Amino acid sequence: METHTQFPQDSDERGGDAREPVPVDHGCVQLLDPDGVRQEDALYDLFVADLGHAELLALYEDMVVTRRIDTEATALQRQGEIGLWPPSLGQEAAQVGSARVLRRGDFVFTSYREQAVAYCRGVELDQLMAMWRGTALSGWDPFAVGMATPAVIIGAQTLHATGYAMGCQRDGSDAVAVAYFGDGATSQGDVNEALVLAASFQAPVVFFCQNNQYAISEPVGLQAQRPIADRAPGFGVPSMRVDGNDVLAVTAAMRIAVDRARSGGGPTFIEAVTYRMGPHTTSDDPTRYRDESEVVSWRAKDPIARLERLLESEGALDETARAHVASVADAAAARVRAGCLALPAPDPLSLFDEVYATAHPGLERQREEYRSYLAMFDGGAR
Ligand SMILES: Cc1ncc(C[n+]2csc(CCOP(=O)(O)OP(=O)(O)O)c2C)c(N)n1
Repeated sequence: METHTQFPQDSDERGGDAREPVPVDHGCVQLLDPDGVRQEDALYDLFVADLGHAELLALYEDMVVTRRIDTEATALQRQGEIGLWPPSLGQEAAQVGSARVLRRGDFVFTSYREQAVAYCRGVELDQLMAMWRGTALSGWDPFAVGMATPAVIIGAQTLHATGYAMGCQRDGSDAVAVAYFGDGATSQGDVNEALVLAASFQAPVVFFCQNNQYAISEPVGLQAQRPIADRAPGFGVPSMRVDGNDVLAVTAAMRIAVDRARSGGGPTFIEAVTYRMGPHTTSDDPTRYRDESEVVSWRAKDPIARLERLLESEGALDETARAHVASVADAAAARVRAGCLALPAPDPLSLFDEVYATAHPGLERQREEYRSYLAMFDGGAR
């Protein structure tokens, strides 16, 4: 295994020496194997040593609930209630493990698949559905939850996060920004520009790449001849590569990165190696580009099942705890469904309202054309 870069370990609270260089190799760090057995790691263990059964149960609950939300949303799409859904099935540990490290005052910038992150940030479940039901141009008030609405332009949010982080730095705040993006996004200019900018200004930003193995139908190996985490050190950004289906490894890596950003140590890149078990979106048929055997092999690495095995083996997941988690998950699914169906449909002509700060004749003409078009149907529009 090659050792590529050195970076300072910032947290002396957890037993390390502050600023002591720690070699990072780009093997995948794993603290919990697929059978739910703890694996030792001298550095990363320090960062999760405080997680007892209560904390692990909370992470387990978040993962079960977000998977349930995902299932319900997929069903709503199949029933024609929303236009599209990008499932997060299989990526729960990467999303929950990282998002739960953050404080309320931090700010998150994601693409479209980070429903579990949104849940952890406190996005209301009906707002989570609004964009997909087409009743809002985006979903929620970013400032209410510390999370921007989804960026569908691949990689754009990494620049937004870097700019936001530079703002925090200039304000003298210790808030950090996090950019979530996929493996495919790392081939975009925006992501590379963001890395240069963040390194140059030592911006307090965490680049969190969920390598879920595919950019729609393109396998990651096509664009990455080496581990994606290898790229960041070339920009001057230290990086880590962790098993993204291992909520403990993800939590440890995120704590290292966030501590560093908060304490003035600059950006960090995390590659969470995971797998998108479902389709890219509900419009996609993954059987056209990947073998079922591959899916089966990743199913054996399921992020929820392995934490369940650990908790069971330690006697921390009894029937009462299991029933509680199931009821929270069912209640969340019911809120998703009821909230989605109750979203008020916007006036069709409101489509034109937020396009420009000041209307102009071309826009007015389009509005009038659309109004006449709608008038051909029962009821018309205002
Ligand atoms: C700038 C840009 N180019 C192309 C697309 C079309 N597109 C949508 S999703 C996607 C793949 C993204 O893959 P990845 O970054 O790995 O994220 P994932 O969907 O796997 O979470 C592409 C190319 C887009 N939305 N934006």
